[in-house]
Amino acid sequence: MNLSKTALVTHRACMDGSACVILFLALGGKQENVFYSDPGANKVDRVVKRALLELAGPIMIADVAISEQLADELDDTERAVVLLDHHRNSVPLNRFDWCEIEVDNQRCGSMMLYEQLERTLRKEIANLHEHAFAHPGDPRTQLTRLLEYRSLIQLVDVRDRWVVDGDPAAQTISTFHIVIGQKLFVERFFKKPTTFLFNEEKYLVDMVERKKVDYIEKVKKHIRIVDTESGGVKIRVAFMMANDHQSELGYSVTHDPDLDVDIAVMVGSFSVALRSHEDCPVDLSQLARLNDPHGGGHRCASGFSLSRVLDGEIIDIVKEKMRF
Ligand SMILES: [Mn+2]
Repeated sequence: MNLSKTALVTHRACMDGSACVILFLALGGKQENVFYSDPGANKVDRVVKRALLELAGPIMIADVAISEQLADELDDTERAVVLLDHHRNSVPLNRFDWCEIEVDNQRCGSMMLYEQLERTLRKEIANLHEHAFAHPGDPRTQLTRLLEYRSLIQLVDVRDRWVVDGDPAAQTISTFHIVIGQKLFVERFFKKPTTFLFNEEKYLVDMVERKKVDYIEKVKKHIRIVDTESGGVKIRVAFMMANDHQSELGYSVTHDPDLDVDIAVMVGSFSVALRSHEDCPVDLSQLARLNDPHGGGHRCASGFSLSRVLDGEIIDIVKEKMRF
């Protein structure tokens, strides 16, 4: 498999996106051919159009999705495109044979990519001449390299889909991603596939884990709870201000028996993040769409732009309202 001319478009600032980049680089993809995008079809469309202009080779889109309109346009071109996603709003793209969307969110984006790469490599190996010499671009060498990432991808999958009784090591690796950021995370795992953290890495993670516990406690003290309904269903919603640790915070709030809420609404500086209890009947990807046509995500985790609900950027609202 030769990925040297292939472009990868994936999820910015997300561990699942980082894992896609790691697999891509490990199999010979080029750093300069990686394009990061925030989620939301309009944003991904822009990034994909840029990749189409800058590069002439095939395009892989993983863990994010384009609009149906752009998919229609691409469907009419000769360009080889593959799209793998597990976000609920992308399901309509399944009608294109080059799109694979997980309808029930059974696999995260990087797991979908991992399995697709593995399938392709095994096919290539089956077609190899028996006595062919192994070389760096050889599918056998590539498969060995790919399999080294099995445990990383499993942890990312547990974490990205928020598997409740998943491996606690998934939590550690996620905190590690927060601490060092996407770029360094990709570098680290490209060089060393092991998911066992070194002492200095563990130290960083412990420090942040402790601060996180304090942060979650502090935010939970200022929660506002509202009893309301959505689509005829009675729900209890907790509102809070939070820019950080939204997944852990959302989980903690929706699983706190004293609060007994269905949905956590976390208001950040630019966006609103939603998390629900697994038993909550409301589909959060739809709720996000209701508030912002570009919003979306999964059934139990989604988000939308704050400026959409406020009808403006928060800084401009304060600028206008502030008295001098
Ligand atoms: Mn994902």
